[in-house]
Amino acid sequence: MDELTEPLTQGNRRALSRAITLIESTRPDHRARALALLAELPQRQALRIGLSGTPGVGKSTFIEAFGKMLTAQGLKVAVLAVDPSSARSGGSILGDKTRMETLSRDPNAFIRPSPSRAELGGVARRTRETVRLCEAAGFDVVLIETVGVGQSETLVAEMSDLFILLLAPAGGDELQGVKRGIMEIADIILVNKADGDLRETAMRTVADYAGALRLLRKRPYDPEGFPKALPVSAYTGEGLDKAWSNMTWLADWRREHGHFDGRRAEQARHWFLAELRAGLLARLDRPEVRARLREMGDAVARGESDPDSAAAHMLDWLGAAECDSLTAGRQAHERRA
Ligand SMILES: Nc1nc2c(ncn2[C@@H]2O[C@H](COP(=O)(O)OP(=O)(O)OP(=O)(O)O)[C@@H](O)[C@H]2O)c(=O)[nH]1
Ligand SMILES: [Mg+2]
Repeated sequence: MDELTEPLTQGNRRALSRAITLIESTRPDHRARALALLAELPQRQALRIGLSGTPGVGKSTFIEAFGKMLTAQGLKVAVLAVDPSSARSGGSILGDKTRMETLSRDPNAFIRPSPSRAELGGVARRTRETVRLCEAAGFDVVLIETVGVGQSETLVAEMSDLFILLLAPAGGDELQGVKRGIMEIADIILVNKADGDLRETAMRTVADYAGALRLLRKRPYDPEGFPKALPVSAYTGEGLDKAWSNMTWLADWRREHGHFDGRRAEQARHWFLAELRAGLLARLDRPEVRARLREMGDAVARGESDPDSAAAHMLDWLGAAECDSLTAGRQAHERRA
């Protein structure tokens, strides 16, 4: 058994941090150890909540207030971030720390920022595995935050039980700005900043989005009335309890109707294939392989070989050349089985 396994399953935070560092490492021996560790962890279930919103919508402020509300109820909350943009400055990470100051000092909360300058695929794997670590460490709720750009929302939705879209109060024409694809993966839309001067606009925005949600095709894993839009204020805390009761109600409904485990099973299948695809692509990205690819590509360009047989030959060659590097993964798989 790995020395981290026992303290980790007892909820030791240092062990959790060290385990996360281990799975973030790209060193092959670390990778082998990480896979073995993940394979021997107990299967516990937290509620995985994905949270997305554009910069400035109030994600950090919301997580601080919402997280504190949950820890006050005795729940253990982990906060992870998926942030693939290298454009993100050190300044805003510092800003996050001050915005989540109380939560980060809360013994029932654990906050782990996204590793910087990692590519999206790597961040996805790291976050997925970190979720598993947090579950094994006994967290009840895992919040996965992502800034609303590009593909990161879909990635987060695919590792969450519930997907929450945080929006700002806005006029009717800005409603169009939210991409349909994002609306389609949301379970609950929260219109933040429903306080002070913005309150009235926020209420109108909620009604606008409620209308837009009703027009979407019904998904088999939605009960009557979902997806829905609700107002919240991360500042005043208004609406946070209602947002939470809607989340737990929806999760319970899905559990009772087999959709909770069903969706997780589909997600596991999806990630298996995604990881496989990424692994196959990574095999092409090695010096000796790149050299070989160049040679073959030249031969194809000169007309000495045709594209299809060259590709088939290359696949054969890769299969023979790479067999032994798979041992780590196979061993971990067998240990689990
Ligand atoms: N009025 C009002 N302002 C809020 C509320 N929540 C956040 N804000 C303000 O909105 C601004 C952005 O808040 P953040 O929590 O940093 O937003 P964010 O989504 O984390 O932003 P990024 O980390 O840059 O993506 C700050 O000035 C907050 O004080 C709210 O409920 N009401
Ligand atoms: Mg933030």
